Amino acid sequence: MKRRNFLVAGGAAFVAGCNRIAETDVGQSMLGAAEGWHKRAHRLLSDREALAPEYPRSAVSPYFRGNGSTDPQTGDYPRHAGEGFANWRLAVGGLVDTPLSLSLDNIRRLPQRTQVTRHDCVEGWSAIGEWSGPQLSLLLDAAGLREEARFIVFRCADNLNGQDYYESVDRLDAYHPQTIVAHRLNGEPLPIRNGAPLRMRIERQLGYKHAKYLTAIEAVASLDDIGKGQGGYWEDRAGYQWYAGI
Ligand SMILES: Nc1nc2c(c(=O)[nH]1)N[C@H]1C(S)=C(S)[C@@H](COP(=O)(O)O)O[C@H]1N2
Ligand SMILES: [Mo]
Repeated sequence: MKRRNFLVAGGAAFVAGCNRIAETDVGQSMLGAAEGWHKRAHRLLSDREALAPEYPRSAVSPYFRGNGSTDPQTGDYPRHAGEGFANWRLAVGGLVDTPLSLSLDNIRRLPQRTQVTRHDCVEGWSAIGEWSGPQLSLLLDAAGLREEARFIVFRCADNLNGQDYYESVDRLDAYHPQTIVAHRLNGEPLPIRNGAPLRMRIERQLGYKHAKYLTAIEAVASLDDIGKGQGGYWEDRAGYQWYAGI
């Protein structure tokens, strides 16, 4: 990834400069502090890249409850549901070279990842489910994500309390191997309750980041002009953390 190359290259130049500074006492203590900083930065980065725990299929919860919207009645959603989602499209756009409009068939034909993970909701419940779908990175690479794109926004079909649900992540989470566009739960097409026909899985973060009823993926340079500017429905509405790491 570009970001990692940048950090490694920056680190090498930094260390070369420090070898000269280290010859003085002041330089020694500066170097000590900088080394500590460097280690912490490295640890933070590798924490972000670590995988969320995965469980055996036998650990799957008998019932994966729904939360927030569980049966959207706004816009085109009821019509799509009535058609069995045969005409659903997922747009991939914004700061990309080639905007895409994907059918569910397109998505099912991509290489798939299946993962059994635990979902944690801030409201105090958890459930384990088996999710399948292509990695988001495949879609972003197919569309040609541009350098200036810093965030990926997920648009949803449901409208809750007068606001369209949406969410967003940075490039690191967008390219995380467990970040998938899921279309199956426990070996079946997603139930409406859990986000049919497509929902995000952002496994290193809390439940509200996992956008359901996904209609579009949009690459942007800033979140300021999206929704009320805080990066997500709950972030805008109730001040939830934008980065909800677990
Ligand atoms: N579009 C949309 N996505 C959403 C929500 C929602 O209301 N609408 N609720 C969020 C919250 S708070 C949680 S905990 C999970 C719940 O996923 P589930 O319904 O599959 O349990 O979806 C998240 N994604
Ligand atoms: Mo949640």
